[in-house]
Amino acid sequence: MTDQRSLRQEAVAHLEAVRRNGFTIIPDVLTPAEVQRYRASVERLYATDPGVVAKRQDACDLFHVENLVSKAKLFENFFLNDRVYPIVIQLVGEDCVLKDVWSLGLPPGGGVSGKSGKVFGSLHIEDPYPLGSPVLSVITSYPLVDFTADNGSTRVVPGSHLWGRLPTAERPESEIGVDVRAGDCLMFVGSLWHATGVNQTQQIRSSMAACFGVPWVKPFFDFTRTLPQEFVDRLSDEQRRLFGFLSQPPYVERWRWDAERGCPRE
Ligand SMILES: O=C(O)CCC(=O)C(=O)O
Repeated sequence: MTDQRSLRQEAVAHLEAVRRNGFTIIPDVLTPAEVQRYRASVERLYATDPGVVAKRQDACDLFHVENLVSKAKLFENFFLNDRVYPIVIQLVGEDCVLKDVWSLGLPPGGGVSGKSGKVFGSLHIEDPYPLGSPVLSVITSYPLVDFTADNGSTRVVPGSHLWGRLPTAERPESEIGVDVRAGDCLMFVGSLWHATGVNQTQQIRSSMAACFGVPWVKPFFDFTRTLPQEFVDRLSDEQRRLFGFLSQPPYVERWRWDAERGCPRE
């Protein structure tokens, strides 16, 4: 069997799992060396990023790095992993955009949201409406330490992406914790009921993630106005689309607008 063929078969199995359960785990997408490099960098950001510091009030608050992609060259591409991204495209469409790219650290003893305004520990969905179909968004989460019941593995309610309703404070009996190893990718659709667990260990539960969505739902973040210019200058056409340059409305009259590049004509 060729590598391409086995990759296609792997992708089909993951697609089926996501459509049925709302989530899947794609094993070993990062090498141990990559995991160590990413982990060291995100944990440095937990201590130094002004946004993380501004949002935390006490030791139990999350380390939440927003706009991770602009923090270092190291983070520019991890979400385009060639065993993950093709599955995303199948689910959300070839015109999908990045809604956000971030890192989440669950601190020892907790994992509440601090001043970020988002309650990660309660069951929630990423989409504005709880639609089972079409898929509006897909989250790809890359644990940088093993996620276990002890350190607060991600909680999900299998099949809830098809229920067409929002979670309430009541936690369904079918809720489970998903143990995922460092280097794997946990993928779930944005309509799946999910939450962070509680970290009862002494080590930060570090991860990085990207959310992809359809271009006609407002993303969480406007990358067109926040990416460093030297990165924008290097973007491929596909990256320009992913970062939303092609889905923004023209901000000059149409005769001056380059729809192919999502910017005014030279
Ligand atoms: O990292 C996790 O365990 C879940 C993260 C989450 O709830 C989210 O990204 O909305």
